[in-house]
Amino acid sequence: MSTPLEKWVEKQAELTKPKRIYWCNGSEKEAREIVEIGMREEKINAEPIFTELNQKTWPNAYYHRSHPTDVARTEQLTFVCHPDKETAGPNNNWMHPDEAKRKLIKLSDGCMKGRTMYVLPYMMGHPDSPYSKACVQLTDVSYVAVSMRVMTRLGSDVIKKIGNSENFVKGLHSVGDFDPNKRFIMHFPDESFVWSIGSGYGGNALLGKKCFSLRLASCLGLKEGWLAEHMVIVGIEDPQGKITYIAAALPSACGKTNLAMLQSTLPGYKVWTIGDDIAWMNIDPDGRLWAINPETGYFGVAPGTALKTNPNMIKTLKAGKFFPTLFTNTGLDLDKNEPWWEGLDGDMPENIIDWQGKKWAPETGTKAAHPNSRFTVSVYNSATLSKEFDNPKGVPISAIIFGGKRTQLIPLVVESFNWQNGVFMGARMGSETTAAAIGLKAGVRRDPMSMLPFCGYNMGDYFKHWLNIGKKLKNPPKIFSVNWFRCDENGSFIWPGFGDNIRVLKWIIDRVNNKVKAISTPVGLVPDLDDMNTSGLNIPRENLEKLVEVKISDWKNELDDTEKFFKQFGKKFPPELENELAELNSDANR
Ligand code: SAT
Ligand code: MN
Repeated sequence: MSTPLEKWVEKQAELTKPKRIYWCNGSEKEAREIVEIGMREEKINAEPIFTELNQKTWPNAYYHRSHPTDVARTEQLTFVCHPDKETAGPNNNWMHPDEAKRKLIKLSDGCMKGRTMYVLPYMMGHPDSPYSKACVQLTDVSYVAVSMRVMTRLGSDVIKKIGNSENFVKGLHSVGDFDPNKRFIMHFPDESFVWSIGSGYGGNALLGKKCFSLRLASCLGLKEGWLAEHMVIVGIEDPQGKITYIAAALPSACGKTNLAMLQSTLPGYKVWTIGDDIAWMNIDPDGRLWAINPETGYFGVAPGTALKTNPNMIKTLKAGKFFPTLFTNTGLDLDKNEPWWEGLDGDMPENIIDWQGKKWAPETGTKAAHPNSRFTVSVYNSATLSKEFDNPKGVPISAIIFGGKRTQLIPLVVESFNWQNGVFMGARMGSETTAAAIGLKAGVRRDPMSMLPFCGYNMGDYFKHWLNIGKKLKNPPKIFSVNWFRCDENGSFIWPGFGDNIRVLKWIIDRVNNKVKAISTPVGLVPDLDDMNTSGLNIPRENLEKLVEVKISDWKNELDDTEKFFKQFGKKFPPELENELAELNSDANR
């Protein structure tokens, strides 16, 4: 008798028609075998899936180039298929599940012909955690198969765990023929199912990541009373050895991965990494919020990663303990057979090819590494990994941070007055998109809690859910906003950022532990500069003051823009947050 899992795999194989089915056990030996297959047999654009990199300088590292039309997540081709549009909300592309399936069945018929179907049983979260979920993804490309070994807890134990149950998260992935016109990433929350075709890239293809752990999981969280968030989790150790755990949401290009492994410039302070992208947060019986990182790997942007910006990540990438480490769409130093990207330390190599394999030099006027080129590396390779990483219960969260890149207006750090005010802070978050290339004034993209592309249901309901979670917490974390990017009148960043961000984190944990007072403004509580450790910073006092300045009369445009954004959620938008906005508006117009 076959199990529901075996039956499901059979059924998908009937449709996609692979030449063989390869059940993965998750071992290192197997991963080496699959990388070999990717080097010798499988091809994209007539090129092998992997090439081996210099094993002396980058142990266990391999290089991968994706199809040139397939270098990032494609939000316009991503759909959430609830039975009705209202549940998906204005923040999602929506298609009726029946229509979506008709489309996908047509596109998937025979899509794995001549290819191998890898069956990947994996856990999101520690297998002993009450919060973890058993999942199975099918894919027809070796790159995805070994990436999932790095990013998740992959192994045959999961098959035993699923046993005869129908209750596992399903993912069906095929690269198809990479045609962007036949590319879809479709989510079926009612069936815990993701169906993705036409893309081999990151969040489109590693279905345990954004597709399951955020879009589907956010729907589960709404139903079951927990939060699936796009957040870093870190422990901050003070000179006395006390560790305070925080979770932080930052949109892309705001230094999220750097924060996850921050190298402190304050003596005696250390940052321990739990996660760099996703947090699942549950309320324990004592009314505290606990977080786990469901992943086991980092899928980070390569350009800009260097000893100066993120020394711990460079060390992690060179560690080579857990097999393999992958580089996708970076440039390549042909003399040394090493990955290369803009911002990497050392002299510029003489003999570089770019991410499309073309001869490259600075005069070419392009970038050698695609700006969204990535590394994939196991958390177990990182020296900053928290000793609580594998704790099935996770870590207790004392502070939640919302951030964004704002050159004006938003202070370096603000503490909310209370949970509701903090939810309002997260909901009105925005980040500046760089439009410098086309000479336009940079614009602000609203991105509540950094979840706009990842909330699998109506964001009006999401805000309500956040408010409800607050009501259930006896001991709620304090909520803060941060902004490392405020500029002076010459347009230069005032705050040095990177390792010096520990100074802001120190103030945050001092507030959590009731060690310092704060100054009240209409938008929240800001530091008294005497309570912030700024020694050795070489920033004039008046500039430091500018960092925490709030002139509410300057906020009118900001509040108008926020109101416009909120309005799209109509009746779903919680009145509590409308009141918060009305209060700020009346302050601004006083
Ligand atoms: O491609 S991923 O979604 O995994 C990374 C990202 O775009 O944030
Ligand atoms: Mn992310």
